[in-house]
Amino acid sequence: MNTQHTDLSVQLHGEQQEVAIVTLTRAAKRNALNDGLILAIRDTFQNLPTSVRAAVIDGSGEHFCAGLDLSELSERDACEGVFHSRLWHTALDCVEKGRVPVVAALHGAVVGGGLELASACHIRVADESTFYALPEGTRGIFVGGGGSVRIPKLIGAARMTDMMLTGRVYNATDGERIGLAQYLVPAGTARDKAIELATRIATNAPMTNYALMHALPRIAEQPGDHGFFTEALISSIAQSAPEAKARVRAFLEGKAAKVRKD
Ligand code: 1HE
Repeated sequence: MNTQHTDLSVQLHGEQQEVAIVTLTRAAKRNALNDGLILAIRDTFQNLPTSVRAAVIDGSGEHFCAGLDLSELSERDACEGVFHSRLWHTALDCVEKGRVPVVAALHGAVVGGGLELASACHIRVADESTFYALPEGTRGIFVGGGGSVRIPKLIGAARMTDMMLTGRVYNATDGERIGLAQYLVPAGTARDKAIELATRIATNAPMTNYALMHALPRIAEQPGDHGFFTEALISSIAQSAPEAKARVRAFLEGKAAKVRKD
């Protein structure tokens, strides 16, 4: 497997270099994810510089990502296929369960493994050119990058089943309506919006961000009684941080922003 990061670029953004912008740069192949690129995603999110407190992932060219590099598929037997799928799981887990929240900036095709990658992110911003599909069903294969776990949590198993059985393609507006993205923005502006959100996220207390990434998804899957207990533990840990106390004090002293209507 190729471990060179030739198809991925990482830029640091912000006064303290607090936002990492991770860009798939394989536009000639519509950012199709070959093994080298999957390993690069894993390595990048495992080794983000310590200054980084939030990240953005986007794709160069006309599309976010065309999914699995289909030219590599034909060479695998069943056993290699299992290992390959597990490699994707590891890599996308590094995105979802890493140290910092990740905002996906989507445009053009977000298909197959591209949608699996987007669904491993914590927030999805889609521009009007975005379209979503799971062509695995019509290609005679199945999702293998964690899609069957993550995508039903966004849109429900019934909609995912429909996408895979019928090859249904959702446009940007309908994608936002059903929950594939949380933000819908004009064409060409998803990256800017994602950077704006990541810059804001980077100002949160790190423990709050960590709790949202690591405690909330687990609590959501726990029986209610266990969830309440875990919530009590994590909220008391977050509250006890000196930074949390300072932020609450700042509000009480009229020095912190109020909540305002947009
Ligand atoms: C690719 C891939 C790819 C493009 N693997 N090479 N994903 C799919 O089934 C989607 C397949 N791709 C497409 O439907 C279209 O390419 C797009 C809608 C994404 C873009 O269309 P377009 O007209 O802009 O580009 P294109 O002309 O189709 O492709 C440009 C080049 O990228 C071309 O190569 P070239 O050498 O002829 O220039 C394409 O072959 C190449 N290309 N997509 C390999 N996916 C962990 S399991 C996940 C399972 C899946 O993700 S299955 C779904 C795979």
